[in-house]
Amino acid sequence: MAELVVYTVPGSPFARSVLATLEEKGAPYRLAPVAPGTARSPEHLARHPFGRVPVLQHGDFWLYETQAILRYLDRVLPQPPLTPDDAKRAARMDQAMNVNDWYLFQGVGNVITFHRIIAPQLMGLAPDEAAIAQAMPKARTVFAELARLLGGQAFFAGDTLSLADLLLAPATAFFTMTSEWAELGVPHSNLVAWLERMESRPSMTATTWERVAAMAKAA
Ligand SMILES: N[C@@H](CCC(=O)N[C@@H](CS)C(=O)NCC(=O)O)C(=O)O
Repeated sequence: MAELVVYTVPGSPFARSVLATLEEKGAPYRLAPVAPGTARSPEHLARHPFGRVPVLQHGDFWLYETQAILRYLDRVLPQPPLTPDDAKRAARMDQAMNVNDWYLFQGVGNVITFHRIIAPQLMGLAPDEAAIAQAMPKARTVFAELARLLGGQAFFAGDTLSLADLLLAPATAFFTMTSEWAELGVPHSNLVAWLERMESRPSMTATTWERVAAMAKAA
């Protein structure tokens, strides 16, 4: 099997989903660091024309878009399977993954976590409180819906881990670093318990921001 290489900046929740999936599969991989602020450099745009991370390189096969990468990894590394066989469970997995990309990230994560964490910590900017306040109604809907979809199950697609958990856990964990989590997440005890279960998995402890930063430094 050709080497699996993940291009990313440390701290990216989408990239953490890819890294955690590789960890769940027990697959060796190499982290290729993208320096913060260089995602729109000609060098990175040649890998990802929209200037984002992560990007996967598998031999001469290059792939961007996290969902595509996760599904590809689940096909080329079939054990343990991370997509349910059952059609309804698989549909719930797909649904939760799309909630992540369309509603949790767009207009919620890319506003609240950006202004609370990335802008102040990495760019030295004050948080845009008006933008955060404007994102809160949609954020409340998103976390309430995630809690409803999860219900009393251990994982989003039922009683076994799936790609949905590996996509959603890094994005949700990012929110716990914001003061808004107290209102958005904490009231949903099932979501909090699920996140605790996810964060205690070796795949998640191996891919924290600090651990990925250390991998990037050593690369
Ligand atoms: N739809 C993309 C989203 C990837 C994405 O937005 N990644 C963020 C980091 S978590 C990024 O690259 N941000 C850099 C930027 O917007 O300049 C995917 O699923 O991979």
